[in-house]
Amino acid sequence: ATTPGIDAPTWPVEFAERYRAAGYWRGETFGGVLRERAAAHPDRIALVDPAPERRTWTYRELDERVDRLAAGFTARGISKGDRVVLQLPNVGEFIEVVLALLRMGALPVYALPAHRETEIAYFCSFTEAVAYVIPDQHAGFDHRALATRVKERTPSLRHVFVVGEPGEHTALSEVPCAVSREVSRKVSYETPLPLAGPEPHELAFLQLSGGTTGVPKLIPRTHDDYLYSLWGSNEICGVDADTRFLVVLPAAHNFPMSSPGWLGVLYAGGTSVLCPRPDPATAFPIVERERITMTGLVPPLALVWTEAAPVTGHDLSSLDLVLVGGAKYSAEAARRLSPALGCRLMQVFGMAEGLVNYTRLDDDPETVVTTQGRPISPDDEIRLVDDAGQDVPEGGFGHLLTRGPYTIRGYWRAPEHNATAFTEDGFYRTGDIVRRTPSGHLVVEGRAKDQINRGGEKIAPEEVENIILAHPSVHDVSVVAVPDAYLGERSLAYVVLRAGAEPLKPASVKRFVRARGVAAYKVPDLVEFVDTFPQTGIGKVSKKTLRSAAAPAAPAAP
Ligand code: J2J
Repeated sequence: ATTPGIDAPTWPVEFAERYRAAGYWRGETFGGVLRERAAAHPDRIALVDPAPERRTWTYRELDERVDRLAAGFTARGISKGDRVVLQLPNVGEFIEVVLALLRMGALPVYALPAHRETEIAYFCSFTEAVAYVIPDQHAGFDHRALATRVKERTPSLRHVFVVGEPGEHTALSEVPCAVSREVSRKVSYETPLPLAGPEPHELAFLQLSGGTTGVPKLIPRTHDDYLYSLWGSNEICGVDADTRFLVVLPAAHNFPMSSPGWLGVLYAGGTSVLCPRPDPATAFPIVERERITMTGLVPPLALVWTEAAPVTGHDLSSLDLVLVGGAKYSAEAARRLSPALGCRLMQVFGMAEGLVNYTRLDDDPETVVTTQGRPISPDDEIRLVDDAGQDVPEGGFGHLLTRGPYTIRGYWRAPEHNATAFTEDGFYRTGDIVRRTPSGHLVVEGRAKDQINRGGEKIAPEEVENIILAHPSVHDVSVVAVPDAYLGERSLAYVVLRAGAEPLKPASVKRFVRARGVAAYKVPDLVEFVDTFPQTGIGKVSKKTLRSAAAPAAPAAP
C-alpha cells in the first residue's frame, strides 16, 4: 500500500517502488530513528537550549521525554492522524513536541511565531486541529488570549497547551505521563511504548507553503520522503555526529528543519543548538560558547553577519560551513561571506514542497557564489519549459518543473489548486524561473508565481489584497514586490480609493492590515494611492507592469 493517509495525494505505485528499490526510502520513521540513536549513543548531547538558562538533552533523555509526552498526549485523547497546530519559538519544547507527535503519528501543522489570529484560526479550522501549542508570551505578544478566541470559534479544538504560564489553558509541563515513565523504568528504555505509531509511507506532518493564493496551502510530507531529504542533505553537507548546528531561523521553517537542519543533525547523531534570535549580538556569543560548526541563514541575515563578524571580536573559529538560501543571494554578497566569517559557504535553493539544491563542498569557488546548486537526488527530475510548456534549449531560461522521491504530488485537501500547481504527469510547477549550467547547477533568475520573497519570508499578494479590500474606503488594491537593497524585496500596495471616499494615509492602511491579525511581515512596507491600475490585454491587472512601474522609484533600505 502506498496511501500515506488522509487526503494526501501520493506517488503512483511504480514510482514508490522505484524509490524504495533505489534505497531512497529506507522504511524508517522519525520515532524509530530517535529510538535507534538513543540506543546507539545514549549519552551524546542531542539538543541545547541556551536561553534563558542553559538546558541540554542527551539522546536518551530526549527519547524518554518524547515517550512521556507522547503517552501524555495519548492519554488526553490525541491519536494517530490527528492534527496539532504548533506555534513555538526556538525552544527545546518545540523539538520535544514535534518528535512526540511524530512518534504517535499525530500530524504537526507548523505555524510560525509571527502568525496571528487570521492565520491561526485558518490552520485550526482547515485542518480540524484537535490541539494548539503556544508559548505564554513571545516577542511582546501574549498568545493565550488569541488561543482562547480561536478555541471558541473552532469546534474541533479541544486542547491548548502552553509553554510557560498556562492561564486558563493547560501547561505543557503537565502533559508528560507518569505511567509511561514507570513503564520505561521497568523495562529498558529501548523498548517501544505500545503506541499505534505510523508506517514509513504515512504522513508525518503538514508544512506550510510560501503560497500564492488567498490562504496558504498545506504540504503533506511522509516519513519516508522527508527522511530521504535529511540523509541526502547530510551526505552533501558533511553532517555527522560531531556537527554542532545552530538553529538561527525559526525552527518550524523547512530550511532550518531539513536542509540539513535540526532534523538532519538528529538523524546523524549530532548536536542542535537553538538560537532564540538571529541577530549577531545574540547568535555570536552562542557560536563561540557552544563551538558551533554549521548553520543556515537567509541572505539578509548573511549580510548582517558578514558585516558584524570582523568588528564584534567574537571567536567564530569553530564555524566550518554556513548555508545560505531561501531567497536570491547576490554573487557580490556571497563572495564576502567566507573571508568575513572564516568558514565555507554553501548556497541552497529549496522549497517546502520538496526539491532542494545545494552547491557542493568540492565545487569551485565561482560555482558556489554564482549558482544555487544542484539537486540532492539523481532521481530529482528537472524540466525547464517555456510559457507553452515546451522544453527550452539547454542553457536557456525556463519555468522550473520538478518531480522526485521527496517532492510532493499534491497539496493537502486542495484538489482544484493541485490541478494547476502540478502537471498531469505529476511535476510540481515551482513558479521559479531558472537556467541550468553545463555542470547541472541551477541559477535562479526570477519568478513567475505571484509571490513576494521578503528576505526569505514568503508573502502571497492575494492574501494581503483580500484584507485591504475589506477596508470600506478601498475600491481596489494590488500588492507587488519592489526591489530592496537589504531584504531583496519589499511589498508595495497600490490602492484605488472608492469614489467620494475620504483620503487615506499609508499608515492607516498598514494599521488596518495589522488590526486584522496577520503576521507582521505581511503588512505592506509601502502604500501608494493610484487612480487606476495598468491593464493587460485580457483586462486583468498586470502585476508585471506594476512591478516595473515601482522599480525605479523604490527607495533602498539602509
Ligand atoms: C532564490 N530563491 C530561492 C535561493 C528558495 C532550503 C532552502 C530554502 C527553502 C525555502 C527550503 C532560494 N535563491 N537560494 O524549504 O529546504 C525561493 C524560491 C522557492 C521558494 C521556496 C529549504 N531558495 N528560494 O525557501 O518553501 O522561489 O522554502 O520556490 O519557504 O523560495 O520557499 P520555501
